[in-house]
Amino acid sequence: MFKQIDLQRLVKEKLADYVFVVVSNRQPYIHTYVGDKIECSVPASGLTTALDPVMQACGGIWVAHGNGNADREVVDSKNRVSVPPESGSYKLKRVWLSEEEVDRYYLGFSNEAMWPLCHIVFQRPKFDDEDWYTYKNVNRRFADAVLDEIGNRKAFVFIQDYHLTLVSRLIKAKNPRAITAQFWHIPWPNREAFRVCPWQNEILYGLLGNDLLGFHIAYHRHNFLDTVDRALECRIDNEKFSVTHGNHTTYVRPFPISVDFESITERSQATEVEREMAAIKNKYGITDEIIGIGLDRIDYTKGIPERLMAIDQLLTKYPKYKFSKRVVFFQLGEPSRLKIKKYEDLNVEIERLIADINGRHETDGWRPIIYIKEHKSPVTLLAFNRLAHFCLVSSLHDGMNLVAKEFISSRLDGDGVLILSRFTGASRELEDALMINPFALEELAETIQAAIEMPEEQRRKRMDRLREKVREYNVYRWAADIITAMVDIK
Ligand code: GDG
Repeated sequence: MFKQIDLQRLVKEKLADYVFVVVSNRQPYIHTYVGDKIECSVPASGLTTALDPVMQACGGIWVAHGNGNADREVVDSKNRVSVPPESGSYKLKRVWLSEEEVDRYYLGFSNEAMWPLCHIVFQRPKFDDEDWYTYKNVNRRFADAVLDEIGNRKAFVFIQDYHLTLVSRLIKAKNPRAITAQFWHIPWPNREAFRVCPWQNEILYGLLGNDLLGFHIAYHRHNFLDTVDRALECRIDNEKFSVTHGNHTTYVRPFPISVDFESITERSQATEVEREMAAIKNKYGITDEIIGIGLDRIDYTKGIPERLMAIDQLLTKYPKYKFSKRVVFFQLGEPSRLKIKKYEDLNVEIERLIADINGRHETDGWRPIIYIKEHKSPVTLLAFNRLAHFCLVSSLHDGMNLVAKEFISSRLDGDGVLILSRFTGASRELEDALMINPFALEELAETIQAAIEMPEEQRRKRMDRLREKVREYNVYRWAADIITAMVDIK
């Protein structure tokens, strides 16, 4: 197994004379006022979950949008603060954006155009010229923040995701010694889907400014190369998986992202997690019920209504789960992007569905679905993971899905069943999960039934193999593979 210390060694050996910079829209730590005190917390995001342990190992600078209401209070004159608060292992440099910039660059272009464009969930993308114009300007602001730190020094800049497609070229125009890699955390759709974007060519050209471009799985890489092939005059090498455009070559590789398996396994054994498990059982009157969990940012790609409808179908078809062998399904989730109408509607739909399903099935004090619609601490999430008989990941489309890997990592007891959508990147690796098509409700309900009834021996065999996979390909391995690929290119 590849450890944090191995990654540290690799970075020291290979990148010693480089400044290491990560750039993303989302910041790994947010400072907010709670009363008149400032608190530092970790936002709900797969990207920051994965990259924070890597940065703690590598040190360096993370450039991101400062969106907390107390963020400005804690930074130095160069807008930097040391994080995590306990160890100060690396610097977080904050970029400030106006409300209008956030509306147009983040909510508008990134999340109403790019997000639905790349996730095939039949949500029409919205293309707005003003949003695109602001997106371009904000990408320049991020590039300037990076340049402010690296000057003309040698640097390895690791850019994240679909918010920052233009950053690489902007950095290189001023500092040609910078090496850039970009990781695409969401799916890349087929070329017919992507070509409807009016700014397709600018986006592709921007991404090809990178030396290395990473996707979670080979299928997304295939879609990307196919899109580029149709859209731009360039040379694609299908053996090396590279694109040469002008006189610059970009290598395109799959790197399945992961989690800090060891740390999650260890933290999930803590007494505070055990105390929290007891507190949850006590609060919700849980004794011998079968517990299911769903844990997501509230997003229309995650298939939350679909899983609730499947629970409904399960209870209708198998009434014993209401009477003799009761099931309680906890849906945990932090609402996100609420200023976008589709997200507001989704929140209303989920509330309505839960009220309806509970109303139809509840009996003497028992309710089948408990909805906890707020940000929870990592300790509480671990406690739910450990209490669960099954974890239900029903994304309609998902780049990877770290919730699935976190569930597996937390189960040192070797028990628990993962039900996993075939349309997640994670399904390519986690073959011992029970696979579902979240659009097929009956199949989904039957699979929940199979998870509940699965004999213990089979559950343990599957969980053992799942744990082995995540242990082997953990987040340090992911980062090390990217860094090694960069060093080879260099
Ligand atoms: C994107 C891609 C890809 C959730 N609620 C709370 C909370 N979370 C944490 C989970 C997990 C993370 O948020 C969600 O990660 P996912 O991977 O499931 O999803 P996205 O945020 O959509 O991430 C995805 C990922 O990037 C990485 O490349 O896997 O496909 O869409 O870590 O535990 N964390 C806390 N409180 C909550 O209430 N603390």
